[in-house]
Amino acid sequence: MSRYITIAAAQLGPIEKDHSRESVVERLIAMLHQAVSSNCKLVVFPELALTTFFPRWYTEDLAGHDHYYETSMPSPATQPLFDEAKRLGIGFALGYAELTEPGADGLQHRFNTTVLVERDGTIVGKYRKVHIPGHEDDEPWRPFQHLERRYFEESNEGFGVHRAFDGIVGMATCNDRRWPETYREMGLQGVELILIGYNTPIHYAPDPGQNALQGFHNQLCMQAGAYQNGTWVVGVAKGGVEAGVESLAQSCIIAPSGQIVAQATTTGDEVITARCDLDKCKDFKETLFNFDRYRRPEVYQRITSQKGVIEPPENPSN
Ligand code: ING
Repeated sequence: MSRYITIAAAQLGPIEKDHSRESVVERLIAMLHQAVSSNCKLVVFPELALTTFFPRWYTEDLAGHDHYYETSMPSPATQPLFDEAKRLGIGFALGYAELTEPGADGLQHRFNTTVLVERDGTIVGKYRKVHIPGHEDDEPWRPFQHLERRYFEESNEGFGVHRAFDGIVGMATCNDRRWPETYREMGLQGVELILIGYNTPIHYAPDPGQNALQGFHNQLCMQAGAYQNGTWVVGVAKGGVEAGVESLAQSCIIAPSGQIVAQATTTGDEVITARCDLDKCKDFKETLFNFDRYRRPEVYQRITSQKGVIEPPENPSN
């Protein structure tokens, strides 16, 4: 049996500080139209797809940067995207900075969020980033900051999956893609399609030796996650040089075999597509990675009970 869906990864080039939300949404809609002309039913946009990557700037006054966040979704600026997608019968995933309503405690929360919207315009669900990278305080020795840990809380909601697009769909965000737990949590819920947006600066200040490996590590993680869980993975970049900082492009669509079936060739706005057979997941889920038959959770206890490394005791020296 086959269950085909044609999917677009809509890579974005840079969004500068002075670009309005409205101008960005026009770019998203232009790519939506390209996706429709390729018969796509789902288009995946990157992480923080409405603004520049603002965590590169330090601020004492977090609330002073609240204009980078959406307080509703759809928000006034994104409503035209929702309307056009619904009119055309295409779904989408969109990453944005979310500022919540005050809770019972009066506090608002900031998350790095992705919303998933069905072909009929209904909101399927939201995913809030779990693994928040970088640092919380100004580190002036860096050529630019990566202050996600100042601007976003870690979500405790984990990796839910949704029945949508005639399959089982999950989401993850940027740094999440480097962690095998991300994929396995969704793999254990039968995920068939994982949507991942990213902003990955090429320069990694704590260890610049990794700069030349950014493209390799991007593929390594997502291809392994796809294969080891028998799932499609769509990785979508905001790439190119934004505010003087170069970020990785190389958006790609990966089959459950782990093979890349489509890859961006530019570092700007670019739509790539693939016709994905969600039934291909079974080739892996029902054989080599038949979890029910072969997994050994009883010997994986450390995975959930322990956070950091506990080394074995030193050997006695005498
Ligand atoms: N970016 C990062 C990522 O995992 C990061 C974190 C920063 C990695 C700098 C490498 C260098 O790609 C996001 N947005 O999570």
